[in-house]
Amino acid sequence: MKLFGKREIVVASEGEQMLADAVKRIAQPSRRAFMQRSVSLGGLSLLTGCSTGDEDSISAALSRIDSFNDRVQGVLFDPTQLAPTYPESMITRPFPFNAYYGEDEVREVDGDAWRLELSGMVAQRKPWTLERLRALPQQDQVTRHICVEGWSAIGKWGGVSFGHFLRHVGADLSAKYVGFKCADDYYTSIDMATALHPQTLMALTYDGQPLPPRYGFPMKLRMPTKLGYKNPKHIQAIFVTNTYPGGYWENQGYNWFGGS
Ligand SMILES: Nc1nc2c(c(=O)[nH]1)N[C@H]1C(S)=C(S)[C@@H](COP(=O)(O)O)O[C@H]1N2
Ligand SMILES: [Mo]
Repeated sequence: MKLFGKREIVVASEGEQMLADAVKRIAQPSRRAFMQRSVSLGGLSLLTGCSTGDEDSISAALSRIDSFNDRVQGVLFDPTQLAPTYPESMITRPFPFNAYYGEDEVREVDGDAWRLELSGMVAQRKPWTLERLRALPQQDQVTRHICVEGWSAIGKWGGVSFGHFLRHVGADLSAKYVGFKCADDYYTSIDMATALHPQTLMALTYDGQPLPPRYGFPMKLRMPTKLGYKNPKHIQAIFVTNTYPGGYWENQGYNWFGGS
């Protein structure tokens, strides 16, 4: 027997383990709370129509719920609604570091040799130098970064509006996805509506200084409308596509839309 929220749900121990594993796959805290409150193994089988004796079918059903959830979040996303901004006095110091490895393994990218590669549904694919990115109009934001691991912090990022950049290079704005490949082999992807959101920034600076290596030098994508894992650091390549590109954490069960 196990306590899920305030309700007691009795499940066989093997089933309980399976359910616990399945629920773990749902990373978004609000949805996880919902699933834990409302789902028992029996309920899950009613909801999904699959036999609960089969872990794969539970996983598949949860994936279907997860991709349904992506579509709902996509529809609910308001491209004009701005995330909160904060006074500089509220910046979290020191700002936390996070990656799928420790801080002693941070990638050192050579800014002079670095070229931002563009591919997919983009008219002008000439690679970008850091110098050329710095010559585009720059803007600042003081916003809150929220990580699913249970912390959040306010920081200040500066750089180029991603919507401005995408229009500048002739990206097909009717495409579904924008994907990112990073110098540390991390990868992620976002929906076009979020790519074009006015606060989505190709960040070149942190707190008024060139982005330090730990925060993603030479360039990261900063989106106050998305959870931390959707904000790729050390970006090496950007591609525009209609084929679902997934992501490093997303492919391990974190929700793809990842709104915050
Ligand atoms: N290239 C790359 N980008 C990444 C990650 C990573 O491991 N590699 N981790 C993500 C996660 S989970 C978080 S919370 C933020 C942390 O960013 P910060 O170090 O600026 O706090 O980066 C995101 N982007
Ligand atoms: Mo994170």
